[in-house]
Amino acid sequence: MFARIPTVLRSQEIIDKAFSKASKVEEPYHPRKETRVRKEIQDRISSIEGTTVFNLTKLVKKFPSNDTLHPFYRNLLDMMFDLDQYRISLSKLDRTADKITEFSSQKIKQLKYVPSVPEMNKIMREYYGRVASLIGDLDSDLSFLGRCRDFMKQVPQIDDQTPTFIIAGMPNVGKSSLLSRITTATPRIAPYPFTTQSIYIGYLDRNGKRIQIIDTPGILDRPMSDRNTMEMNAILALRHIDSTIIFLFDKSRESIYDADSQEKLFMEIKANMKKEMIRVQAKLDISDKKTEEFAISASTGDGLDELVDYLLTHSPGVKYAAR
Ligand SMILES: Nc1nc2c(ncn2[C@@H]2O[C@H](COP(=O)(O)OP(=O)(O)O)[C@@H](O)[C@H]2O)c(=O)[nH]1
Ligand SMILES: [Mg+2]
Repeated sequence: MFARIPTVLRSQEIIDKAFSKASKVEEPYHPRKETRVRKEIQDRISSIEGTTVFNLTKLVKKFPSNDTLHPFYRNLLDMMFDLDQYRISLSKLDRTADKITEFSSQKIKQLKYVPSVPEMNKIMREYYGRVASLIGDLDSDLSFLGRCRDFMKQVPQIDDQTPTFIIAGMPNVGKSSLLSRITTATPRIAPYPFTTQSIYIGYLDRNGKRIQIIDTPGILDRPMSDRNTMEMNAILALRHIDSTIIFLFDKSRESIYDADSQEKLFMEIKANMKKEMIRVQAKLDISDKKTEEFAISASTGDGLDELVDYLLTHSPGVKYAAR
């Protein structure tokens, strides 16, 4: 998606690129000077049209349109940049490309009917001036889209075709340990907007089935009342990921948080995320008793098979079409 969009050029860069390419267009010797100049200007106009229209339409094609954006990304984009502006900027690029195409054929046609070289040069100057001003008018849109792209490129790519589980629970309860125990290789790490921490995405493959498990340090591990609005919104954006939450409780002898505060966080996350929750007791090896249906130890491996079997057979559905 956004990762595939190349750096967005600013107006002046597009103009420079187009004009400098056009300046290399030269018509070879021709017995009549007028014919040569006319042909050369026509070719330069075509060259500028080609470069600018290609650049603009490429952007319009590469930026996902409002309705093809996955709700998770749409939500983040709207929160950070405003979706209306996004739509408007993209359609301005599109319209400008059309205007350049139209203006180019108009000028190429005009050239056929002017007899003298000075008149031809006048048409060429008009053309250059108008194209520069059309592209110049896009500068704030290009800069805006460039910022959207730079930001969205940073947002973790969550595979919406793979059933997804998000791990939650107080700090130190064993979330990272669980992820590294049950998912293959090293998880993908991606920064998450508005938080200082990254999120970790791991994959679990078994019997031809694949699930995706996300660990969100700093995100789903603290009471909501500790959050500022931005952080809160970042959390709520996660709601748009079709997923089930694996909530870890640490009831071990070494647990930092008491059972009540863990229950409270559980209820808060349930209320805010509005997702199915799976309760899992962690650190069974150092706990006095088993209190949850699922109880695991990332240290000894106890209970992991049962949990994994359950995840594989109770995966949330995949609703969105392939991107
Ligand atoms: N004894 C024991 N220690 C564990 C277990 N799982 C995690 N830990 C330890 O608990 C601490 C916090 O674990 P971590 O996975 O980083 O927790 P997180 O903050 O929720 O991601 C680390 O020192 C782990 O080694 C477990 O099943 N048994
Ligand atoms: Mg962790």
